[in-house]
Amino acid sequence: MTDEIPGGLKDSLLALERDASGLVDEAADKAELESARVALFGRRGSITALGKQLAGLSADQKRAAGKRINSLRSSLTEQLKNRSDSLDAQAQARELEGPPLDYSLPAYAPEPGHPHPLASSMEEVRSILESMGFATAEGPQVEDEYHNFEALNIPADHPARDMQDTFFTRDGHLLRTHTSPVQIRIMEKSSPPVAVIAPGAVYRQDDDITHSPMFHQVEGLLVDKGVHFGHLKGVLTEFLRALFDEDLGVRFRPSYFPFTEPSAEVDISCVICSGSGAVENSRCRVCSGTAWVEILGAGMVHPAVFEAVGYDPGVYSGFAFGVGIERVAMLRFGIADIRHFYSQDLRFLQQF
Ligand code: FA5
Repeated sequence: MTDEIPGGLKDSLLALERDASGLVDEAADKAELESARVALFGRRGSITALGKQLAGLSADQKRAAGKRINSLRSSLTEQLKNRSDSLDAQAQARELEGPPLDYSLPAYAPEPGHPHPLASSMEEVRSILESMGFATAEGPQVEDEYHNFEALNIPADHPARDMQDTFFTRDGHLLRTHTSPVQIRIMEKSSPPVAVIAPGAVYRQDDDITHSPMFHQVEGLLVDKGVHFGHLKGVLTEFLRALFDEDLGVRFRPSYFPFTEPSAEVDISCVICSGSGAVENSRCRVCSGTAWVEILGAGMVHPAVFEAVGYDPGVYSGFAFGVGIERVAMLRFGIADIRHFYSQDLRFLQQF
């Protein structure tokens, strides 16, 4: 049968049968072995080239030459595998013969971690409010429009929605823009009296040095018979003084939220310039020289909100507030740029 293989092809076959094994066995390491494999089986390799010479041969010649090429291919494949195994074994043996591990070298001590400044601020806010009698509740971050807006007296065409743009899904869900929808969820499933806080992440289309697209709020809600604005002022002043400083100045400015009436923005005297408006004779950057910084929004729960959850506004009254945790942390630690909290930069985080 061999005799049927034409001379040129037969010579190439004989040469490869003679030389290819040497190429594999002489490979001194994995890189040389890989070069040998490519030289034989690669796109331009010798075995591949032999296969291409089969075209144009008669059927008998093809059968005879194909058989020889196949057997050469399988014996070389096996040889490649054996050589690879023996190179691995040699490498392992060399490693075992080398110097032993030095167990007396000092270990890498793990650096002690600590809570993130946002986590510690959140914890501080929570523990103060819990110590004042509020229970903690949670609500979903993926909300429906009803709880995030409508039940809070913000109908579909209300301009207040513009200030709280967020991601919407096609089926009417959204990433909540504030923690206020948790007020609705709590009142829907419980009767007064209610005293709860709801901490968590919220989302808006905001992005600058004091506004982040994802940030954290803690909502507060207190409902009972006879609750009035004096209670709101007392609780929030007490809370802010426990959080920052017992002599802290606190002021309530008239404001507007669709879900509270009356509403207030609450300012504290700037903790960076101690309420003076200046740091080392220049204008304080945090309060822009005004001596006050806004810390939260609050107000008396709007009767329309009570109606949405089935509470009788003629019998019950209550107050609610929402505090931004990033803002609290920036003031507690004197941080000028909100983006530091999310940069994961150890030079920043190790300062706390
Ligand atoms: C609200 O979100 C209201 N739901 C608060 C509220 C609750 C009012 C209950 C009345 C009753 P406002 O949009 O002002 O209000 O946000 C409240 C606080 O969240 C702000 O004072 C600020 O500290 C913080 N905040 C708002 N937007 C951002 C943002 N993009 N990045 C970081 N903090 C923010």
